Amino acid sequence: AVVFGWWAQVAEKVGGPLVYKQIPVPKPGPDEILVKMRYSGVCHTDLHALNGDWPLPVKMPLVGGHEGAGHVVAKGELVKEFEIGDAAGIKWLNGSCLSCEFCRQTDESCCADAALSGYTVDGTFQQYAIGKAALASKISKGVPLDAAAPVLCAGITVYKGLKESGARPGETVAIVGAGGGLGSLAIQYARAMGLRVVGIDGGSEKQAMCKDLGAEAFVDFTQSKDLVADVKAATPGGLGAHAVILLAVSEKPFQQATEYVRSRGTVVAIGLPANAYLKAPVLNTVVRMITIKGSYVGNRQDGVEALDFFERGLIKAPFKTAPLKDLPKIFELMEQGKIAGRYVLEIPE
Ligand code: 8ID
Ligand code: ZN
Repeated sequence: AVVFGWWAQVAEKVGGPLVYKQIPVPKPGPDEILVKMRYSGVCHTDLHALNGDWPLPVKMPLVGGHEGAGHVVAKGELVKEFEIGDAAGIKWLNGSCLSCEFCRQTDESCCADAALSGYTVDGTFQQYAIGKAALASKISKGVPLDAAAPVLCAGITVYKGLKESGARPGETVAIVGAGGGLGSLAIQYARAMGLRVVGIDGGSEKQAMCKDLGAEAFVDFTQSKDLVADVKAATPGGLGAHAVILLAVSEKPFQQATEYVRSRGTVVAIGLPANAYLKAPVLNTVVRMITIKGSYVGNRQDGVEALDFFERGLIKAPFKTAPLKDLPKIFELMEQGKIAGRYVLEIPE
């Protein structure tokens, strides 16, 4: 029975539209927390979910969102990790089985039974959201929840991707899609990890932002006549980037990256453009000993570490805030590639 309602952005079917309305109140299960949301970042993944971009079934009707920060207001009787009132984050990995081979090796993102916030279970574009306590993030007292929200997906994902790249302090990473949500955080994490950054994206606003965030060079993919040559020229000795972090929502750079990665370098695919393929010439890949890999969010420890960088003041990425009801407008801007950095939704009290 409906006790009372809370405000949510609900997609009734794939393709939308989004309906801003009140929905019934669920109770947290024995191992779950109920979090009163204060802020939720808007990730391009949320737009992929709404558009049905991926061959991965999505729950409908759906409350999207997976970068949610707020406070615990109720918890199940088994929950030991959180007290009522604690600041908490709900991430893409809403829950996982914790007992399969992947979970045992702390690759929770590979768990076949993982529950995904804003995809297979309702997410954070609402006043209250539920998550498994074991997978939810603890956020220290006094940390600003608006700036912390994007760390919960974008931050963790790029931090993990940079670790997976194997790039070491002093080496150069090319960040493709550097002006977007993940990209802006990737520049900051890369810098905090002692890496040098070449940003690749389009337009003067994103160029200025990337430079401010610490990119030593910027290549504008909308202007460059020879992107491969320009990226290589921006790396030490013109040898190419030690690692490439692919965050763009477009297939072309996924085909191009092995051309400007350095011999022995690593290409890390993170962005998830619809219907896209990775393709690389076999000869070039073999004789230059190039590694190509994927990276998908992060495990619980990656989450703790990524938040720790943020809480120590090392990660400052620009974001704009907007009320929850404006989500459709933000998706429109995102579709057009017009967002430099991240949008964070303010959830009504
Ligand atoms: O765990 C994961 N693998 C994971 C986690 C979170 C998000 C993957 N993602 C995926 C999202 O689903 C999405 O496909 O990463 C991608 C980027 O998410 P985002 O940062 O939230 O998207 P955005 O803010 O729209 O930024 C994308 C940027 O790419 C640029 C755009 O200009 C924009 O700034 N871009 C494009 I589109 N084409 C480009 C190109 N050819 C490009 N930049 C350089 N070269
Ligand atoms: Zn995300």
